[in-house]
Amino acid sequence: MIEYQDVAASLNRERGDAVVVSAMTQTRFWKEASDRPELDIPTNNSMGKVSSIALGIALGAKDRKVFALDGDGSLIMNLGSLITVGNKSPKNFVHVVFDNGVYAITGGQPIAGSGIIDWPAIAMGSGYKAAYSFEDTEEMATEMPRILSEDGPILIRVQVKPVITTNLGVIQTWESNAVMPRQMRSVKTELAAS
Ligand SMILES: Cc1ncc(C[n+]2csc(CCOP(=O)(O)OP(=O)(O)O)c2C)c(N)n1
Repeated sequence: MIEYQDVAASLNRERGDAVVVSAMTQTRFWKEASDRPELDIPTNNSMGKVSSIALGIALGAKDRKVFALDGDGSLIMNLGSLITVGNKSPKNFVHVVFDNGVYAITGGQPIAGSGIIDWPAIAMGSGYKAAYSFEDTEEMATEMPRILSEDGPILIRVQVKPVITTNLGVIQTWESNAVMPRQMRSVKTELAAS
C-alpha cells in the first residue's frame, strides 16, 4: 500500500502548471505537497464532483493539464462521469483515484465493492485512453513521469493506506464553504492571464 504523502509528492513533482481539483483526504495531503496553491481547487464536501469540475476546466483550458484527485467512495457516487470524460476525451485530463477501501473522513465505513472494483477496466470501458494501477510506492514514483506525459484521458488508481479521521469530515462553516469559489476565481484569473 502507498502513503498519501508519496502520491502527492509524485504528482507535485510532475505537475508543472496543471490545475488540481481535489476532494476529501486527498485535499488534506495535497495541501501539504502543492507548490502552486493558486492553481488548486479543493471541493470540500461536494462528494463525487471532482471529475466533473476537472472536466469542465480541461475542456475550457485545453493547453493546460488538469488533475482530478478523486476518492473511491466519491467516484462510486458519480460513476457516470467516467463516461462523460471518455466521450469528450480531453487529452489534458488526468484522473487519480485514491483507493483506500473506506469512507475515511466519515469514520472508515467499508466501501461496497472494495477489492472487487477494477478501476482501470471501468476507465478503459468508458473510453479513457489509458489506465494504470499501483500498489507499490517505488513503482508508482518511477512510472509517474512517463504516464503524466501521455495524452489523456488517463486514469491512475493508487491503492493507498487509509487515514481514518472524523475531524476532517463534514466541515460546513461560512469560511470552509468560501474556499472552493475563492479558488475557482483564483484559477480563472491564472488561466485568463496565461
Ligand atoms: C452527496 C454526499 N453524501 C454523503 C456525504 C458525506 N460524506 C462526506 S465524505 C464521505 C466519504 C468520502 O469517501 P471517499 O471519497 O472514499 O474519500 P475518503 O473519505 O476515503 O478520503 C461521505 C460519505 C457528502 N459529503 N455528500
